[in-house]
Amino acid sequence: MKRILTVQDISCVGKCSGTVALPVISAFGAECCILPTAVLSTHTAFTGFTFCDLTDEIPSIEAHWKKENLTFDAFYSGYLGSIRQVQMVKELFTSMRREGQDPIFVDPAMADNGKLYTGFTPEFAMEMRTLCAEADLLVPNLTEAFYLLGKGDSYRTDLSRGETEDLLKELAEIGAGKVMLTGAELHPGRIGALLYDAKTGTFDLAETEKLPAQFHGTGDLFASAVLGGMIAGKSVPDAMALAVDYVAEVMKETLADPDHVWYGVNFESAFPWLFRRLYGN
Ligand code: PXL
Repeated sequence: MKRILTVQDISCVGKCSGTVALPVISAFGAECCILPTAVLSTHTAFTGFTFCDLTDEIPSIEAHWKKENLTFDAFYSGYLGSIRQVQMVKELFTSMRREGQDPIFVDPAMADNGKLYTGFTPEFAMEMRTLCAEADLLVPNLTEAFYLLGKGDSYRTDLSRGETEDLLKELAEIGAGKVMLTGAELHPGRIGALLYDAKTGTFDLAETEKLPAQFHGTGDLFASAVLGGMIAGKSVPDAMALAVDYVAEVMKETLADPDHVWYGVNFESAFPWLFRRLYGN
């Protein structure tokens, strides 16, 4: 069985980061090991959340894994809480990955809707850029793309297809082999993801109908589903297309639930759909 290491926080309530990566990657039939970078009472879109930083645990956890000769088939980072933590995760990935194997997957989870999440600064974004340079696949949303390029202030949503492609090429110049822009809106009434492969210079687009709602945590869900698909043996464009469809299905399930909440999506309710797509009836 393939084993993935994901490094991100555990937000006890609010379905995001670690509490999404774990079940979603498991659903794709891979083992998901989590290195929690912090424990929060809720994610940071709530007010008054608690935050217990676990950065100082990272070196001893890594040392133990090395002593036990434990290896991982892929590395996946998401929300990281501080500049120092980004530096340590970069060091962890590069020292634990086996030469020429074990892809690194970076979701620079730090911003959305034109704004950095609570607690982040443009300096943090520049440090995140150095982790993105190590990535085989980088999965930013549009806001994160602007911040990674040092131009958060110029964020706009009305980019043409040509401008969006140029943005992805600029991001690839940071060093990532492939860049997948999430939440791409390139046609009226449609939403999806645009993938750029720097090696071949090619683009792939996956789209679905845009639903009249936005929920917290869909970026983390999308990233986990893409990685899950890749680990299950799909090509990157196929994994992207499946993840776009899965997130759309999750949004429909969430909207159909009269008790749905703003701070997390009903990703569990779409597991039967996902299993049918992955494993047949
Ligand atoms: O969904 C990204 C995310 C992950 N983890 C924490 C967050 C957020 C976004 O706000 O606050 C703690």
